[in-house]
Amino acid sequence: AGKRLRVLVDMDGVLADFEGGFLKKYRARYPDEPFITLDDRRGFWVSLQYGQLRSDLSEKAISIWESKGFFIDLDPLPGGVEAVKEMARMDDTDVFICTSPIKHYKHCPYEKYAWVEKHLGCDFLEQVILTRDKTLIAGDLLIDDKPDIQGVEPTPAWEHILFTACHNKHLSVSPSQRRLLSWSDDWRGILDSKRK
Ligand code: DGP
Repeated sequence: AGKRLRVLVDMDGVLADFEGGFLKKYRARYPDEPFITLDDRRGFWVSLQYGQLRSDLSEKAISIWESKGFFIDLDPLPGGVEAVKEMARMDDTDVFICTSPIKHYKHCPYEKYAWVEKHLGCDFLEQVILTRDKTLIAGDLLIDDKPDIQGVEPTPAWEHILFTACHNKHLSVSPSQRRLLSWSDDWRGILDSKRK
């Protein structure tokens, strides 16, 4: 007994289906251009892999997530909203949504708040942290689909739990790196392992 547990949960690729939303809108806008199926996705940066497919496709990919309506229209990933709500109801547990907005700020930050309000309720807006540097944010756990989370703080307070996504599922990560395969996986056990 004692200390409260602080859990940081990423948004894109963990709570919101960025990859699925991207592919659907990319194919609708560029029906005659080649695309990468979710099964063939490799690497965190979508624009990088599209640029490797054909150099002009990088900017076409970027145009999708810079468009109005992209972030608010993302579907929730299965079980994520329910898991975060359950975490927030647990004793001695604080949950924050920790997400990096894109630098094209016209729509993204607004729509991220709107998404949280829509799917988690307006009380949850208190829990939103927008930052481009997650190493600065202190927490016990960071559940995030990005394999390498870096910033100015060399020794972040959190343990990074890699949330499995289409782009990272083939990655062999270090034995010390724990994964959450989906929200059906044992996230409660991971939280309990950090309680003191
Ligand atoms: P986060 O998941 O919080 O680390 O935020 C990363 C954001 O970057 C998220 O909205 C997904 C987005 N993203 C994915 N691929 C690319 C890319 O190739 N370029 C840029 N600028 N953003 C990308």
